[in-house]
Amino acid sequence: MQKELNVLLAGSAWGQNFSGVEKGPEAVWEQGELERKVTNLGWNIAQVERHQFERQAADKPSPVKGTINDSKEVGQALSTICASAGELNAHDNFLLTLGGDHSIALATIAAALIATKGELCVIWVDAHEDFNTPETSSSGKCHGMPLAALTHAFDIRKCKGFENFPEFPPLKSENLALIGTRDIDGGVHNKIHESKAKIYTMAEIDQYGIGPIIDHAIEAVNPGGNLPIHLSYDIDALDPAVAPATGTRVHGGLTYREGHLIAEHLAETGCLKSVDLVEVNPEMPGADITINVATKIIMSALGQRIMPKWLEM
Ligand SMILES: [Mn+2]
Repeated sequence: MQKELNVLLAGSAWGQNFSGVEKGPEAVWEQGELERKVTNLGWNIAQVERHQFERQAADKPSPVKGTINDSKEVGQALSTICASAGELNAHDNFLLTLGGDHSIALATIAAALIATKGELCVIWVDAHEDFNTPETSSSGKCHGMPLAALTHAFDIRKCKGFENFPEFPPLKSENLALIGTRDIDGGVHNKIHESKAKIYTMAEIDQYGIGPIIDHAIEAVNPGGNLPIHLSYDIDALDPAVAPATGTRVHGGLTYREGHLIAEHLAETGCLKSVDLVEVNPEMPGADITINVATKIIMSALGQRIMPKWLEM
């Protein structure tokens, strides 16, 4: 049976301060030749939806405590992306979303939570926790807030610009695992540590190895193996030597192979239903190698292996 794929190109940069990341989706899709590659892998591309939100390079907001920078613009962009993800989810196909900055995951995961009535697991691969609220954030950047909004640590629908953002059931923290974390906002009272979310930092990955960590994460968030899994993959989880063209680089990240094994193991669960790949900025140095590794991680998440498992042959 042919597998059906919907693709959402979510070109928004309003969740952070650099221009260029809004061009990430087109760059990864076109330069990565994903249409040809995923078709060769046995997928039928049912629909491709494109959303492009422009911003000026000089446009640098000054944060105001308790608010989201460019709240109106980011709210409108995410409401549009969420509505689009909702329509694409309705087709029951696998949904691949290319960002854009990581705030777009607030839109895709809210749509998935609506579609699954809150019965959803999320694996968040990222150098950062992305669990700030407008109150705890010192920068005001929305791309550091999606997990706090999704778990209802604050009400995103009360923020300016989000008037049309749909109501959605909360992401339950016991269904959430973070992998690759290494840059945690210091001095901020961070509710994620009080929640049931599993946080696998780079220290645990060094200690135990990425294979056991990803298997532990899958078992922890989806013990019955019966819930759909959404993978939200921030390219900054990878070490800057592997993926340099991204806005918030942090040393000591995942290696090339560690980054792939996460996607490969998730694909093997059969529960993976949607993937975001975000924060590729094609205007930054090292764009070509970053687009290349992003493309390959997407292919791994869609089931590509180095070699078919011999047991299945
Ligand atoms: Mn992120």
